[in-house]
Amino acid sequence: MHTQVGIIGAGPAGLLLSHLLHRHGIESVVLETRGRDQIESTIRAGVLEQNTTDLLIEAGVGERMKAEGAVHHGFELAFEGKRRRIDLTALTGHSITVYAQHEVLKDLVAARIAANGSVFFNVSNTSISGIETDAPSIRFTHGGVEHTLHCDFVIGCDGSQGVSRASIPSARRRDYECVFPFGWFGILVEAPPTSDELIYARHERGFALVSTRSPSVQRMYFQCDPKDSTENWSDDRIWSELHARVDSVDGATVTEGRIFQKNIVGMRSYISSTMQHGRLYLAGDAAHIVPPTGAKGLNLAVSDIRILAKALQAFYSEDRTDLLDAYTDTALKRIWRAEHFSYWMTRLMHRLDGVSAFEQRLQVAELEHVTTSHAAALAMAENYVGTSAV
Ligand code: RFL
Ligand code: PHB
Repeated sequence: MHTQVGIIGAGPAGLLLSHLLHRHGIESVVLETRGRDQIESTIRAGVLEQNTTDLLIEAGVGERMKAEGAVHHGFELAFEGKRRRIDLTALTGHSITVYAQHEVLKDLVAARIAANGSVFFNVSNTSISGIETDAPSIRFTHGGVEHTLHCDFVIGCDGSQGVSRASIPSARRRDYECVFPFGWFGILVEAPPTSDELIYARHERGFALVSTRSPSVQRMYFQCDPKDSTENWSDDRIWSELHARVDSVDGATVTEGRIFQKNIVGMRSYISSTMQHGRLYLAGDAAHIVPPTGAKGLNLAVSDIRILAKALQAFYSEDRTDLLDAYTDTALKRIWRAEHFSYWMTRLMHRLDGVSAFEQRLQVAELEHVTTSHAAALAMAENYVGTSAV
């Protein structure tokens, strides 16, 4: 089997790259360990920056998002029993769109299939060789048969647990990591929205986030021990925790409903500052992880792909290698900005065990500052909507 670009992973990064390359007449094959049903139903991100929605629309895969996604012009910060609004659009001229990641994936899979794109689901034993040559290859098993995909480039879009990153010799890699001692307990709820906009709450009991998916399905999270189990949390216990953390003194309260999914995720920041080696390039979560507080992970994956698709296009149409050579340096500028913002917002909003009462009061002082100073609010808003990126 031969193709121009072999892509490992059918997450947002891999599928979007395959789609963009196709639009420029470049062939690719996508290999994915999970089934199509699985990738189209796994609940993850919800917030898309305007950079992301603009690219999806430009690439012809934004129709359903435009019809069904909800455009938000601000969000609320809840602390000390009150709620204060960050007016994203007044501050930056930009907005965000709440449209679930698995809906983006459905749109991308449909576009690849409509174009007769080659996507292999349920593959196993993926391994990469020859990345230091001009003819790398990917071996994989599909339907019980072993295959070798020969290609010009291998792109690792296989997320944080994939095989691609480990194919870069460790002597050439430099990794940076910070693991947070807390996680997020996430629920999906059948209920009308609590508020028109997202609410990020800082409370002595811990962080909470009220997000949405549709007029009848809400997404909520609260800070928890990453080693806790969903079995320890009855619906009543969840609601009393969310009320304690989010309800405000003016009587605004979290809307309850039937909880139909519960899960716990850990939180960490991670960067592999080598995103390319020979003919292997990493993109998205395969190269970097952010804690979800700043809603940046999917948007960063899309921004890597924007850079990489352009670089591959310059290679195939103009025989240029300069953009490919510069990929890591170009992408890392935005990645470090988003890493800093996500880390900052995580430490601003979460209960930090072991810090002094003085430092806990500093969190409140900083929240007062970002909700009263135009300059501080603008800095937060620019980062959140993604316009501070280079
Ligand atoms: P993905 O989505 O993990 O896709 C990688 C794919 O590769 C497959 N794979 C393999 N395939 C073949 N061979 C192998 N050896 C393979 N190993 C793995 C996997 O099955 C998978 O399908 O990575 P990608 O494309 O880089 O996309 C990254 C995003 O998924 C991620 O950053 C976001 O979900 C993060 N995130 C958020 N990002 C936002 O921009 N806005 C948000 O509001 C937001 N909220 C979130 C989030 C992540 C969360 N979790 C679950 C940590 C909320 C949460 C709770
Ligand atoms: C979500 O809706 O899943 C969501 C929203 C905002 C975040 C993270 C996740 O910061």
